[in-house]
Amino acid sequence: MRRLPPVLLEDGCPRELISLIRTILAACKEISFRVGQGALSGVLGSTLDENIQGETQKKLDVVTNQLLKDILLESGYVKAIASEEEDYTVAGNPDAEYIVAFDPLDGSSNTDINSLVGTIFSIMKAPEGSDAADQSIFMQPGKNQVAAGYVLYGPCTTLALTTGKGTRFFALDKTHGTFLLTQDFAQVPEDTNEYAINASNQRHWQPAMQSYIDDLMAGETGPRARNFNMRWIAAMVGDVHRVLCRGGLFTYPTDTKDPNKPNKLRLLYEANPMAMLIEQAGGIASTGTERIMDIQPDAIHQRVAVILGSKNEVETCLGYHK
Ligand code: AFP
Ligand code: FBP
Repeated sequence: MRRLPPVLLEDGCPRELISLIRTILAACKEISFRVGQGALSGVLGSTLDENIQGETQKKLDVVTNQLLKDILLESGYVKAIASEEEDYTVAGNPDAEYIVAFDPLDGSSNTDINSLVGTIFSIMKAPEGSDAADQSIFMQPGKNQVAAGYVLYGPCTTLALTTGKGTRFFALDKTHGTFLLTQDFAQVPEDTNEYAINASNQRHWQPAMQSYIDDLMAGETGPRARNFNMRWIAAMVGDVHRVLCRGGLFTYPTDTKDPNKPNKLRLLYEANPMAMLIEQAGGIASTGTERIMDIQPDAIHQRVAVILGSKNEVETCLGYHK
């Protein structure tokens, strides 16, 4: 099985970018170990703090954020970082070429129940001549990403990675501490009978999503004339991994549950990297009205509606939004 650096070198990926990706993965190996220790790590449960978005921070959110932040800033490969767990962006090496946005531990409420969690990352180039301390260097649409990926801490620690030349899977060989290529050019099947949504929010969805899901639930006697199955891991990283592996539609739509927070998922470090991985595997990622990677961000913790996955099913869903 092939190791990650030669695979990326063959693609013509710049050495500096490969080094940056390997730096992120070094932190992820440590996170994999800590998550795998479960209660033995002594860091399960919540802190007494909230992040800037008003969410209670898990102890592991704080630990994993610090790990990634330290290793990235010490590496010299990044000009600035943006994290779900940091109020503002943090400046790094002023001469570095790349900026990284990340969610250090997506789905962190799952840690207490020994279920799926992961680290999501997005890499872009900093605009030429930009100031490392200027937050606006992150205000770029997702189509500018030069690499995106996640590391899923499941029974097997798995990396999904794209540098714009398809989506690949690597598995962490824990004996040797290396990520080995397990699948080149993953393809999301165009059709599916599976969808993922937090159905407890149904009464808060907009009419288009209400009718789409009603029609899926109606099954073989409804307008879709077939049965669908539902899956919800409560960690985007786990749900998107399933979609990448065997197809499906994943959505966290706009809802009216909290008027101050119509959308849940964050653009820079959740929606954009997942959108790139899905598109590079032949799928679609939209908000319902526009392509996710075309959105011009205006805040680092901006939230968007997400509908992504199997091409034909996402197109059907988007048809309800027209
Ligand atoms: P965290 O990154 O704060 O753990 O949030 C995870 C998440 O944003 C996303 O990964 C899931 O899809 C979603 O929350 C689950 O939401 P529900 O609580 O509505 O199930
Ligand atoms: P397997 O052991 O065949 O994988 O089945 C798993 C299972 O019996 C339960 O663990 C799980 O709750 C259920 O299937 C899921 O059923 P559904 O497909 O209806 O969601």
